[in-house]
Amino acid sequence: MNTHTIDAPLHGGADPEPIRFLDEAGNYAPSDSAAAFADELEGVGVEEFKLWYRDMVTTRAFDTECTHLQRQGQLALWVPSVGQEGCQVGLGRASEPQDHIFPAYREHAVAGIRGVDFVNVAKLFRGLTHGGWDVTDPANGNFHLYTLVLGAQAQHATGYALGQLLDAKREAGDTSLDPGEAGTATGNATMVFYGDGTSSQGDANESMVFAASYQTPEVFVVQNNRWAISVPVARQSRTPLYRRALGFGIRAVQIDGNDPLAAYAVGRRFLGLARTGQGPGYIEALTYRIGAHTTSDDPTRYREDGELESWQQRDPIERLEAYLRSLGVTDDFFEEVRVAADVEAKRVRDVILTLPSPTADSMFANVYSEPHPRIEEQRAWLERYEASFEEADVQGGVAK
Ligand SMILES: Cc1ncc(C[n+]2csc(CCOP(=O)(O)OP(=O)(O)O)c2C)c(N)n1
Ligand SMILES: [Mg+2]
Repeated sequence: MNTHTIDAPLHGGADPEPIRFLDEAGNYAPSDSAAAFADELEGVGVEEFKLWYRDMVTTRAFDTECTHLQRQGQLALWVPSVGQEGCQVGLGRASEPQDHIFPAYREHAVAGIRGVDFVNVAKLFRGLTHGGWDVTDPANGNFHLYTLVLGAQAQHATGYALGQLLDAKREAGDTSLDPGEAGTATGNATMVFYGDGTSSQGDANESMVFAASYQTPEVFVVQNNRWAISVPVARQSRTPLYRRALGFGIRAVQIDGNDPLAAYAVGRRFLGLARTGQGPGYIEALTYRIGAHTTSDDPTRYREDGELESWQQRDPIERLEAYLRSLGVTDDFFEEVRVAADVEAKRVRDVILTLPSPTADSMFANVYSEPHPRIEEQRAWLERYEASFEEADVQGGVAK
């Protein structure tokens, strides 16, 4: 039961303009499609926009630092988010503390907003941790682990959202496991992020079947950054991606993903509907991956320069800066943010280089929640194997 209908054609017909409040030059110029979401921005003003600007600039400084660290051999790999900060910040700021977030691997801005220390993100790419951060620690804001298996997080999120729904039903005295009809307010929601390429994965589509059937309190966010490594989005889908969700019976819209105001307003609305028992939503954020897919990729081999340049002109940071300047914010603010972002990036660099490697047996620690004989067997084997080198060294007369 979708009580909130989006006026978009299900079959054929024109697509409404992507929802945006700021035009590409940073002028406040809402699209017609934005009108239905404008009330979500009531009471949101220059202080919030300054905060979002800081989020974006800090994330980009951290991101750029990590690319440098990878080039210097200090990280094994880095996954840049440059260009995608607009939708990430709007959606991250639209979430409430009790919500749960299931990211892919490029959602650095959302991680920071939810409270994850950027050191822990960098740690993952330095190979110092098998996961990254402790999701059960409230300081990490219910921000779940990065998922490199495309689409797996959509299943995790839908399962989690189903749990949120069942918990709320049980609290209301309904102990059946059947999620039943929509309408149970959960008070919390789940938001899952994935990319345009991932939208073709079975896991992502199966998740939408369950989300629609059980009306999970969930928001799917697809960052359509135009590319899945070297495969363009036009190869993934013959229809705009948001229409796929409509086909599953999930309310869906397309937003300008480089406008944080649009992401915030639509994110607030959809998360609000999800928390109040009105079912899932799907947001296709049109954005662009300015950098390489990862530091192992060379996009000049498959992308035209003109395309990159046209998106560089739509940079979400420059767009919000122009808007802030039109609201009277002056140079000293932008300079202070830039300096503070560089300080944060340097802090991450300094800390990451001092952290110890994990012990080899840490790889067995979190396979199961309880001791398991096969794992113990493997741990014992590794211990014997490592000890065999010490014996060999002694026999060979090598001093250790
Ligand atoms: C199940 C699975 N298949 C293939 C890959 C290899 N792979 C890693 S990222 C990627 C492209 C993903 O594109 P998209 O979903 O658009 O996300 P983006 O990287 O653009 O943010 C592929 C094919 C993988 N990690 N997992
Ligand atoms: Mg992509």
